[in-house]
Amino acid sequence: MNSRRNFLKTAAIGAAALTADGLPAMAAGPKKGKVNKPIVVSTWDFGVAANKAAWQVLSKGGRALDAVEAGVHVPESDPDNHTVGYSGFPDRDGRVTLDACIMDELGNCGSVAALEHIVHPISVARKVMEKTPHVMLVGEGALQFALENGFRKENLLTPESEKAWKEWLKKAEYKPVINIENQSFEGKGTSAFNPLRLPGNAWNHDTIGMVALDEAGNLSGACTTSGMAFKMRGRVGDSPIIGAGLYVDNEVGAATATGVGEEVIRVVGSFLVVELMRQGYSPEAACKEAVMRIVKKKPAKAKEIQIGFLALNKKGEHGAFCLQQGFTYAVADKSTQDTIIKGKHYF
Ligand code: SD4
Repeated sequence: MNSRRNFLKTAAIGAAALTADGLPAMAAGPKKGKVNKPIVVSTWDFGVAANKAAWQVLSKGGRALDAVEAGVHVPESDPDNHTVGYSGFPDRDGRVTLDACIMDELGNCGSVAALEHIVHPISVARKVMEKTPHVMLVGEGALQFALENGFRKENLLTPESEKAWKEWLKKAEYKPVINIENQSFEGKGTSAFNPLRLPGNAWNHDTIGMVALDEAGNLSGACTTSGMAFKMRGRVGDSPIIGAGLYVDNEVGAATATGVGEEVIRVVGSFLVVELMRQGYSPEAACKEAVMRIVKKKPAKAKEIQIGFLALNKKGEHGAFCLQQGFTYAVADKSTQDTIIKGKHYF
């Protein structure tokens, strides 16, 4: 017990040193000493609508786990959102394949990757968590499990997404070695499939990562996506990978990621953010440090891609940091239902 107290004290000193480095002395959120709960934060502007659904659960004293599942259902079934769930942009073979994961306050987690035909992959991920001895199911096996558990098989490719895919196909170059998402960055592809500038102003329509702290003081998180548009068949990003796209530690905080998943996986981004918060970093400082790891590892690539981290700590303080301008996150708590915060950016 004593050594634990000492560790926390040391961690707090570490955090104070950090603030001298140009980072805010206080994390966004409540005043010192107060726990701001319940609260939900989620990635991008579309997080506002998702947070509202989550708030329905949180405001009634519900569990953060139920809140994040209900919250991300909103973009998952939104036909105008081409990067999550139904109507997500397909892979380069024209198949919509979804990745999602969920994690609760007890360290339980579930995940699905490359799942087809199911509108709400997050709920399949939750079923994996609750009904199987496993953490992750993929592809055909994930679909089989979903159907066995009462999920309906549906066509997720809408005419609009199909049109965008066919447009992309006109100039697509098949390059199995190079991640196809990067071709446009390297000037070899068409702007139509640049994941940062997809048709329909998709800049603000990306993976949803949501983390929440409930009235009981427990944290949970969810992350769900159709992945990078026109990806190679079988490609899985960070979003369904516990520790990369999402991580929750009920002692410390929770974090989630959006952007080019390959780079998030390389630094085990969300786990890193949570571990930094354990050492005393504010949510924003932790997100910044994780972004800096990516910059240090791949400085040239980092200039060309977007990655954003979003974090919430046990006190209900939140913060984010990203590579490029343009990343936003949405906050709902007792004082606000629709705040959108611009993530600070490195470049
Ligand atoms: C992925 N991180 O599949 C997800 C998708 C995303 O901007 O956030 N794209 O890599």
